[in-house]
Amino acid sequence: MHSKPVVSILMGSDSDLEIMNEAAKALEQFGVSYEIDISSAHRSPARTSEFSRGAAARGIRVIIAGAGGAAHLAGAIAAETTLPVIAVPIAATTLGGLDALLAMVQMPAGIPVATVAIGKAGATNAGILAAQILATSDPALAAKLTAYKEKLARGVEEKSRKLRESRGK
Ligand code: RP5
Repeated sequence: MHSKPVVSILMGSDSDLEIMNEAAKALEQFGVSYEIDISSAHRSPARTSEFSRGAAARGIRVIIAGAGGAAHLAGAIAAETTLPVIAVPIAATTLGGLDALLAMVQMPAGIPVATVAIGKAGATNAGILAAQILATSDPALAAKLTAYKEKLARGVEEKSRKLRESRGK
């Protein structure tokens, strides 16, 4: 993406990249410019704080944060910005992502974080949700999202038709 990023995808470690790439793919699908980087709430708290405090001034409008384990990245970011923060829980430990999900979703009143599903589906939805947030003030982007939903519906119709045909009905 060459234009100035409006969405920032941040993750706790490079081991999260395979999952977080799904958020990037979703944004690319809708032509939303983004940046992608690594920062850790625990291993690099000063870097995370600097990112959070400076994001809005750099033109970022939505933040997507992915992390696994004791996943405090999204909450730590949300504590220092009023930008909307979407959290993606990642299965990085023997607890399969439930640890990250609970850490992200159980934010105290006053510091909201929008948490999506564990793993790739969640990362995809984080990208789509970020696009939907931006689309509230961007009719062209809203039209792309409408077309996407229509395509999903057509996909179901097609599957239904194939199933009924295979059963001779
Ligand atoms: C979290 O710990 C990261 O978000 C990652 O999901 C997990 C494991 O990190 P690495 O040990 O692979 O760097 O902070």
